[in-house]
Amino acid sequence: MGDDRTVHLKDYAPYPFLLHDVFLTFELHPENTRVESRLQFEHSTKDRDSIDLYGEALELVSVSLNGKALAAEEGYVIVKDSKVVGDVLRIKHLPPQTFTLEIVTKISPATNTTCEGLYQSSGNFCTQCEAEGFRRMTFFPDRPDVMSKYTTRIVADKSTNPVLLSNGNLIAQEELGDGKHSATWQDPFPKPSYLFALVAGKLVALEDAFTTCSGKKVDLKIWTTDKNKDKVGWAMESLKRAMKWDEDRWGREYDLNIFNIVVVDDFNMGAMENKSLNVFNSRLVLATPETATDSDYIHIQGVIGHEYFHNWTGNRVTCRDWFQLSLKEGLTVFRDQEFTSDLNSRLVKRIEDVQFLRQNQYPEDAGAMAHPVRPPSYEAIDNFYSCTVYEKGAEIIRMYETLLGKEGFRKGLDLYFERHDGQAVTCDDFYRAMMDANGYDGRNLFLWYQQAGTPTVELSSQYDEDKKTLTVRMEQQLPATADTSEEKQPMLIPVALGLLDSSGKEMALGRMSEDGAEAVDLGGVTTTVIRLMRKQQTFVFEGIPSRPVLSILRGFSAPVKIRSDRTEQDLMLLLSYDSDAYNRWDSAQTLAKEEILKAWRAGAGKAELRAEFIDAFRKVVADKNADKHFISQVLSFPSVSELLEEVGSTDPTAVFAARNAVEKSLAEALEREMLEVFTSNRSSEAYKVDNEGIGRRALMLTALRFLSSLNKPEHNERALKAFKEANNMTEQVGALRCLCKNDNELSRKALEDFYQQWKHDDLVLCQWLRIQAQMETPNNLDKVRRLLDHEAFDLKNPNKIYSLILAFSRTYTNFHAIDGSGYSFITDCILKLDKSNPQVASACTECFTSLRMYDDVRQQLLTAQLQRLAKEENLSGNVSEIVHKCLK
Ligand code: 0A1
Ligand code: ZN
Repeated sequence: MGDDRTVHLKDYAPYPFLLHDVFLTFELHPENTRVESRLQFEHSTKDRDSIDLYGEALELVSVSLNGKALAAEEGYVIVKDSKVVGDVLRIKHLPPQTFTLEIVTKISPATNTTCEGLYQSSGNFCTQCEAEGFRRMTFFPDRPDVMSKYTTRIVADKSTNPVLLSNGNLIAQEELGDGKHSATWQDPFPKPSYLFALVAGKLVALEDAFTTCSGKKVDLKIWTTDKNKDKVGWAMESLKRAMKWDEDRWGREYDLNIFNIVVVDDFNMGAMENKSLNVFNSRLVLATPETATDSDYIHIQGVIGHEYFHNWTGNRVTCRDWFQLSLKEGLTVFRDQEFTSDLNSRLVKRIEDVQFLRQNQYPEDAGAMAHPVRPPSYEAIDNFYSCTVYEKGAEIIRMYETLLGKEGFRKGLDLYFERHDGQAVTCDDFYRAMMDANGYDGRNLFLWYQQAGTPTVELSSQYDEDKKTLTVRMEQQLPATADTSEEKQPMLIPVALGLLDSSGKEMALGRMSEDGAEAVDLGGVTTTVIRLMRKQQTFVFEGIPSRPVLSILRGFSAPVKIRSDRTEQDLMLLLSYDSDAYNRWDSAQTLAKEEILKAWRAGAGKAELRAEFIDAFRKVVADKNADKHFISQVLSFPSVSELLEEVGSTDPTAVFAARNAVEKSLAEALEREMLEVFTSNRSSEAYKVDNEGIGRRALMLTALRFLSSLNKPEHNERALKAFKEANNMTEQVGALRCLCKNDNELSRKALEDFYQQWKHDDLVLCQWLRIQAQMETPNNLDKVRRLLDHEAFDLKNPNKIYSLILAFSRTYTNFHAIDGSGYSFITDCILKLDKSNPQVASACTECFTSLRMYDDVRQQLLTAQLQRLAKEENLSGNVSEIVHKCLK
């Protein structure tokens, strides 16, 4: 390995200059775009006579200082700095006070395949600057603590680029000779370069307006290519609801008179919050009942909200450096979770979020790329747009709210905006605002930002019949993680606790004392938040009339694992009666986990289920009063990755098989009930995105999934019928997924019909690719290989790559095939992708990071492929960071 690319938080130093104003001129041309930038600087310390600007993949045309052209070597040099991505342009002999730099560069958007900087998608120009894409257009102090006012002039051919957009307000337009025109945009709010955006091309807009709480009219436009203009209605509705919700819930008003969203097909991530010019991956905007599923609809609403909410949490108050990424992302995910909860079903959303965290973030914490929510170092910042920074970061924010209460949290957030509007700040600043606004001592809460790993809380309880006291003992364990060998400190963990009596009724908590401290009167409440902050603590509750069952971690009050001494009967009681939906669901998860692990230990192809287990689930399935969506969540078992964490280093395909076996045995035992649920929840009503419809479809498809696991002709026919009769994509693709549990005539024919019906729609084709990539039938790799050459696939389109290649890397039977074919296939793909799009390549490399979870043979096979990658010359920084951390 060459130079050490690792960047450390402890090395942060403020930028020694202020950049007040930025004037940019883009003369757009597919292969030959000219970028002229005029930068007005001021020294903020007096000791510098040179300035460093960053650039990547640029052709430098000229540099001038205060109007005088500089000569290479004499006036400037290009140098390398191992900590900086790209090149450093060092300009020498600076005058002492203010100075103006003018830099001209040339770039080629048409051949830029990275989807970073300025590139083309479907023939239109667009930009992606977060985190370090701006430097792909011009040399610049491309770091988030440099905030400036931008004026952007775009010059382009009018026939191919009738629409020209950038941040802020349109201040001038000109017709030029030679069929060219120009538009000049000015953004009055100082911002870092990562929030810059430019879009040009043939686009049409759906227009609407929103009047803010102070009576300001905001013009809203969602721009797409002509063929998609009828698919943006839901996104527009979502935007207006997000704007209203941010005012109502947090008192945050929009600050300009214009808000644009642009839809592009080629985009590495979901969407981007550029100031007043959000750019979205088309899969997170376009929706009609025929082409988008329920989960797409809810996801679109949430991400439209997310990007909009960034205007305050991210743009008005931004990050000082990229180590603070969770400052904006954790907080904004928390905000979008709350938005979705307020608009739809809060209980369903909370369970979905916990499921997502356990399935994706817990493995990250346990794997080779483990990092704290605020990492102390990184090699490639792109690799830290992670579930840890986003989702675990959101859980930290939720813990503030749990500890401070809703009102206290709001006070803290108000103070944060009051103090830091217009600044680039840190997670410590957020913490201080929260504490100061509440006079609260949250010692050890901040450690959540600094320590990786999922804590386990071990909890045991003792009931004293004579004294009527309940003693609860808790101990926190912080696991070792791959990022550090340092000893970990106990953290502040809010554990929300409730008690049920033997008939399932809530009990009042009475008085509580802690390790001999004076008792506090809980005033008859039924849930209390215990602050666990030492390694071990004991809490005593007085006046408890009978032996209670403990409902622990209500609402998932902290991102931890719980080990408790509760019995199976206790869990069944909780599943039936707990007033806390999360705990009902979680009890079922624990019961299912035990049953799957039992089947795994037995190693048989068929799981022998205990009668109590079957009865517990029968009750759930038959419950006519429960929320249907909730029932379907109770019926989805813990993921294989969660199960693997329980048992460690083992054959993942065996765990997967055990999980399937339990599903199948349960389907056998409850076939009649599942059939009843399936039949009674079929409906030909017009599609509507509401809780009732979403719940009905989810439950109907869950029942069909169980029935399909039996692979009986009559159930396969049922799935086929549901597939054919579907009047919406949720049911069509849901039924197709069930059919494709088995590789047979029916599923092959259905896949072909689906393709013929949807071959004109790239987003629906992503579903088609994904279903096939994820088939767990033997030798499916051959099919995936063939699909790489199919006209539906496109190796340049991130969505297609994720749907086929990344989706395959998340399967069991074929990715983990014992002959190593799945691993070497993914490696071939990574090597190819890394040359065109390193971000997408590194996303596909993530499947290696859990290698220590698997058995020795698979660890060896994976290691061999990692070594193959490590040997490759010119591997991108993104992929190389993951490879080397896996091999460590
Ligand atoms: N800030 C965006 C996520 C994002 C990050 C990086 C990107 O390109 C490399 C694109 C988008 C968000 O949180 O939505
Ligand atoms: Zn975000």
